[in-house]
Amino acid sequence: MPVDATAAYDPDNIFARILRGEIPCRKVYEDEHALAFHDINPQAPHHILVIPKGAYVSWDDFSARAGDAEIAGFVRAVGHVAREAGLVAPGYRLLANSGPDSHQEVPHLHVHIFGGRPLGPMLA
Ligand code: IU
Repeated sequence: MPVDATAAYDPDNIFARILRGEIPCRKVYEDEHALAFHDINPQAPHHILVIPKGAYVSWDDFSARAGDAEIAGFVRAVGHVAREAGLVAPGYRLLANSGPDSHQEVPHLHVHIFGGRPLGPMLA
């Protein structure tokens, strides 16, 4: 069910539980600011989720409240993961759903990295 991106952060959402190690994930990368793992239901040959370690519901929440070091660290982590996956030359797509109209399903900010095939025109 799409989430309310304006709601308070739920510390028991599934990605918070993955961050705490309570639920396993197929980890791709981790550093001080970010965790990256394979999406459980991949929509492309490469479909990786990158999440900040801080408690942020959505892109809106993150961009409004996170510190500059967290934002820079997270953005760098997304780029690092895409590079390490070999996606720079063929290209890739980033997507961050935020709120009900976007169909955000998990109320912890996540950036999708899609790649490994031609992705077609962007959806509206
Ligand atoms: P969305 O942007 O909130 O719609 O994307 C949520 C994604 O999280 C979606 O692609 C799911 O397949 C993915 N996911 C996951 O990788 N592991 C989980 O335990 C759950 C969702 I729940």
